[in-house]
Amino acid sequence: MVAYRPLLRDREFGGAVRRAVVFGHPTLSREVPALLTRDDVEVIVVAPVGEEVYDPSRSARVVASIDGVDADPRERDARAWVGRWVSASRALLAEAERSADHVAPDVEAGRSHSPEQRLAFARAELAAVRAPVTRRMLVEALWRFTWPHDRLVLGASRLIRELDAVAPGKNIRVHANRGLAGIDGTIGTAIGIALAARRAEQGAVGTTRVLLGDLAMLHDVGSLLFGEGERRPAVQVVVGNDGGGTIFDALEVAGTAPPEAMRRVLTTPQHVDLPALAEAYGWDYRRALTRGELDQALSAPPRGPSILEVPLPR
Ligand SMILES: Cc1ncc(C[n+]2csc(CCOP(=O)(O)OP(=O)(O)O)c2C)c(N)n1
Repeated sequence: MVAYRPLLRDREFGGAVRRAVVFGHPTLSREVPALLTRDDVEVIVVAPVGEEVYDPSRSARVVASIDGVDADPRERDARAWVGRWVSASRALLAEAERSADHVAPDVEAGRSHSPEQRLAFARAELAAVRAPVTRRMLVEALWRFTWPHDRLVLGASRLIRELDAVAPGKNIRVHANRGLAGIDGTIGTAIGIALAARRAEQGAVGTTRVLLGDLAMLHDVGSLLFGEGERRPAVQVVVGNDGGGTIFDALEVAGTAPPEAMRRVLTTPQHVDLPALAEAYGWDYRRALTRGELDQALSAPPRGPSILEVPLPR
């Protein structure tokens, strides 16, 4: 397991020449290999572990340590370098705001003297609160409600891709299991992180949340069992439940395989009763069907182990 951080430094924003300096092995993110295989990106891999060099472009320069990376003269001006990061980050935030799955409320209309305008405002607000949760809405809400003292664990389900595509920079700690992006052990990982954080900070500071799909959750159902006398940390398991493995819908095979074979072999639909499962293992359970319910469930962090089920459309 590694802390998931941005692994790349981009030498020049907006210019033609770009350089990516790679540490470690980024597995789950599609954006990283996509960037590294671009023709206009020079890739430098620093201190690969063992035989493995993460080099999807098959053209990387490998150096033993960061000292081996020759600095661009322009980077020596630290303020200018940081300035480029800040403006790139602002541009991303503005873009995220534009593409967000919500529009800012028309506050002026709510204060209007016109009853029609106030009514329209109230209707729009009610519609926003009652809107069914989408994947985009779920990951945006989770990002918004996670603070620097919290921890976020991401499972290898479809939702990590959704978050990866829209999350702007934020000072929060995000974890994901390494290896071959397995869907196994995600809840156990989150419980371990929650317990370790408690010990490190000498008290229950913040919340540990894990975001995963229904199959990833069911794969690690045994981790819901706390041994006798074991501590039960504040951990919120957020399950985007679309009734099977829909990450495979985006695979090429989905376009050619007979639907029934696809369903049986890849989607593997499930209909497990999650409230009953939570009760059986002594976990709190909540379900969020709408934006309002989701915001409520995420803004009132649990004191112990709890499952938040978010039904999602296929
Ligand atoms: C241990 C393990 N077994 C199988 C897989 C293959 N696999 C990748 S994603 C996935 C399904 C994920 O389904 P779910 O967690 O419900 O998320 P969704 O894609 O529906 O969001 C499977 C079986 C894997 N990555 N790891």
